[in-house]
Amino acid sequence: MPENPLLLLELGWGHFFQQQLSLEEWETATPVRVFALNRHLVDCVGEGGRQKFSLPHAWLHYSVEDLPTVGDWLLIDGDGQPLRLLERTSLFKRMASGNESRVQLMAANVDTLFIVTSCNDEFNLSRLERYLAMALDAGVEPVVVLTKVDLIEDAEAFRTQAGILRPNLVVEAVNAKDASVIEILHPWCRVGQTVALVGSSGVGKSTLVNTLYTSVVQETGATREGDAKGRHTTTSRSLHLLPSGGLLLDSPGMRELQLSDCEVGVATLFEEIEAVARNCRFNDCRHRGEAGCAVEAAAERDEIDPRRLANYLKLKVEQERADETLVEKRRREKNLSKTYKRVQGQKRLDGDD
Ligand SMILES: Nc1nc2c(ncn2[C@@H]2O[C@H](COP(=O)(O)OP(=O)(O)O)[C@@H](O)[C@H]2O)c(=O)[nH]1
Ligand SMILES: [Mg+2]
Ligand SMILES: [Zn+2]
Repeated sequence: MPENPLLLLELGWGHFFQQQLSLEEWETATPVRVFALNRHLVDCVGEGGRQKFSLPHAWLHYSVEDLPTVGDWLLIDGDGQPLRLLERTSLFKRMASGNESRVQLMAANVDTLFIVTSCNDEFNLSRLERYLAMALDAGVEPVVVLTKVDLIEDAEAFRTQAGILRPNLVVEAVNAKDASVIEILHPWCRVGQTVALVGSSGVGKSTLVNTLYTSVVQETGATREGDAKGRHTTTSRSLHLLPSGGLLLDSPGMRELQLSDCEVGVATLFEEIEAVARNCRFNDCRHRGEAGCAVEAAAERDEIDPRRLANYLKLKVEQERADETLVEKRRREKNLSKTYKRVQGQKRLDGDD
């Protein structure tokens, strides 16, 4: 939490949010940004400093996507009560774990997603594509951060391979332990810019965060075994102010984000395959042995990279599964509400309400 009062611009405010306010709201309401959430307690920061409040009771009936998450902008009234949530520039969500296929919001209004991977066996193009699809789906600019360049002779091969996954994709090769990282990642960590990180365990996310803070605030793989007392570890989703002026959205769940319902992201990332697929004979062609499949024909002519095609098909199947569970859930909810209405109607008839 920032100690000193900040300007709205320093908190990430901009035209996109400002133009959502009516004239009246502009005069009477105050924008605040959600820095942390604890159940229904919302921890916000605005130009007036830090403010905490509980979600109004009426909001508890809102659908999940209409409730605030970390990074969101809220308008509050003169009494510090939340009035409404502002529209987001980007949104990360995932399916909650467990059998309940419930959507869970992870982060809002993130500008850049650092996709962290290292120059070793962990480096995997299909995994990168998975994260890229997520970023594109959320509406966030992806930047690939290749760590551990200091441990290899030449990082160029890794950089080139990652770079062709998407046109104009930025790939930065770094030693996460070295202060040069601050300079290299600065274009995305300027005042008011919000960043988040994803990547597998051990790639150097905590190390990067530590270096960006230029002080040890998180335990890393290297320090975990030793004396970790008194160190800050991220256990909940929260926004943090970086010394560079940027805002880091940190969340353990965010870091190992699973692809869910990212159809648009998958379609955007694999647009060259989607373009070919438009020539398949059948609209719903699954590119697995159907007659007149243009994608398979192109693959046979070596016009599509087999690894990329395999990953595309795999991610598409996952999307379909996620969709099915969502459809299933909506149907269940509908049935439930029908049952509820029937029971209520019956009660009224019985006069025992
Ligand atoms: N040499 C070197 N080691 C690194 C680099 N990045 C991370 N490490 C080490 O890799 C291990 C795992 O890093 P950590 O930040 O805990 O990974 P996380 O699981 O992604 O948070 C630690 O021992 C780090 O010191 C790097 O760029 N160069
Ligand atoms: Mg870590
Ligand atoms: Zn096809």
